[in-house]
Amino acid sequence: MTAALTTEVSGTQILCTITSDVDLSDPVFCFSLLAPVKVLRGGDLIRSVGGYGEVRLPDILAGIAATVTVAYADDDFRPANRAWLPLGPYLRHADGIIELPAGPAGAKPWQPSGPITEPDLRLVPPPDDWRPDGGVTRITRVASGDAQLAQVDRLARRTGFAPFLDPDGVPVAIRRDGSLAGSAYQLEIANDRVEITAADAAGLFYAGITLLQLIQTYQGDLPTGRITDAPRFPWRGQHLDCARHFYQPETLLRFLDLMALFKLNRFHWHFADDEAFRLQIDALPALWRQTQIRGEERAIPGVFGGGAGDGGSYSKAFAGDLIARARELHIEVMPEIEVPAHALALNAVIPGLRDPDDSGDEASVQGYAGNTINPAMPRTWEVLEAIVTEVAEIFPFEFIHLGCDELPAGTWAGSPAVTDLKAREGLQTTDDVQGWMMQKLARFVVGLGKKPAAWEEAARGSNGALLFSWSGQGPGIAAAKAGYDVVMCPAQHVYLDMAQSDEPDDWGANWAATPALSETVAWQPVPAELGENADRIKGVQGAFWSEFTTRDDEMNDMIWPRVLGVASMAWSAQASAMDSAAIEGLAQSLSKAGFNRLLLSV
Ligand code: TNX
Repeated sequence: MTAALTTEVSGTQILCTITSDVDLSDPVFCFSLLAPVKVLRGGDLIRSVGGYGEVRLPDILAGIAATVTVAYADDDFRPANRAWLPLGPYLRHADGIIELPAGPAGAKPWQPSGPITEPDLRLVPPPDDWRPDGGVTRITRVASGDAQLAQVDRLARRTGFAPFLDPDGVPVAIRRDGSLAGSAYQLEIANDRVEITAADAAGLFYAGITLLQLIQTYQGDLPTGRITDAPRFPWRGQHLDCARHFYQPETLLRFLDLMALFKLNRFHWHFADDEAFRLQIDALPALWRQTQIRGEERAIPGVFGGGAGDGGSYSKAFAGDLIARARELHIEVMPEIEVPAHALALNAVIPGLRDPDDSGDEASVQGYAGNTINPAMPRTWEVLEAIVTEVAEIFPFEFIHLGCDELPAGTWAGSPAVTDLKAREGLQTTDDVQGWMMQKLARFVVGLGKKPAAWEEAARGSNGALLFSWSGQGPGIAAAKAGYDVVMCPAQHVYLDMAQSDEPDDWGANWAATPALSETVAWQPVPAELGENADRIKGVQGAFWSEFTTRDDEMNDMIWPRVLGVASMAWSAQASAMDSAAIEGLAQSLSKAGFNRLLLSV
């Protein structure tokens, strides 16, 4: 018994043609778009949850095509590319479920889009200073007993590059120099000899990473000379949304390896959102057990490619393994708990987090009703404190991210309990209430010996959090001037879930931009207008949101090669000056050396 779906786009309309090799009675076409659906012809919308829709169709006869025309409910949205077509489609019918194999998913592999220049040095991120002396030396492996170089060797073996260490390799002399900054290093490549100077373990590790990359990109014939290098920012992050799509634990370990190869050092682990809460919390077993699989008859239906049933959750044991691996790679893992919005999954399985008398009907950007929790409910605080306490025990890193993005306008305006809270606490607006809530939660985090972090919207209150400027750089600039520390992650440049072009055959979101590789370096992390607040900018971070990821390996061609831009901006002050031919030249030399395959399973 098989069924098939084909789609054709005409303007805003998506014509879906469904065929089956058997008769199907009472068929319901279930699928997700990126935002709420409407039906124009051929069926009736009987259920809608965010972008997920169920459309009742007339009975289907074997071999006879059924057609239904759908569109985005919001007329401003039109299918921009293949990612905007039905995700996770299946048919429910009188006798069960049939999956409808979806069209080809994922972006096309990257190709240089214009002229490329051969870089001064085939190394990403580019170093502070490179003084070639004109020579070339043969190095394929090095000999060293150093523990940091041993970590680089493990990384090289795991990622499928040749072994890095070998007792018969070129000897590495290591010098410690306490006058160098943390993470800084010097690397001298001479005939038959390598010398590394660093003040700390991170500096030695990064020198080893540089050497490993050069061995690969020059295929063993390295230019001789001296590299002097140090990171521009202490925060060099990459985020991954593991809530909208469950990535296999093995994939996350590979993700850390990829980060380390480009000297990124903060993994922002987004495991909770509207669609799932994927971390084991012992105090709340229903939370991760009942939201981990979404789809048919689950707490959350097949939103965003969930199909009839897909997902998983991360155990504490795995979180421990991830943190341990990250530590070897000089990466810290920052967990994110998403409140007060993006909390549909919490509400789906934990009663008492909303005011039962709330008359509001506000919906989130993704089209969800009821995706916020209410700070005037006592149960809200019991649950949040339980989650934060366990998260603080699991993660050694000092920062806990509390979310705080995209609260729907008018949230709590219809809640009598919040009206009382406002009167008690002297609060006027929805923003004031969110500000009060984030301040209280931030204090709880500080009480556990941790520091709060949050998305840019948390600047509308007073909480001392490290803020992530995502909708652009303006909110980060304003927050820095108001005394917040800021990490820049402007969607227009470093949201790697954005499509890379406007082509209909591409794949990805487009609400911020469609940044090609060159755009990932065409910006200034520390804009001049910051003036004396420049040192509030602690770093740069890329994000990868997973609304339309249906299989782990689909992220590969979204992330590659644009992660090179993220890493370059985070490490190197010279990156903003790179032109398109220069960054494309670097991407080309790394792709040729096999770095483009890093995230694909071996
Ligand atoms: C905005 S960025 C969101 C996410 C979406 C993303 C898609 C941010 C803090 N919130 O919930 O996944 O856009 O690009």
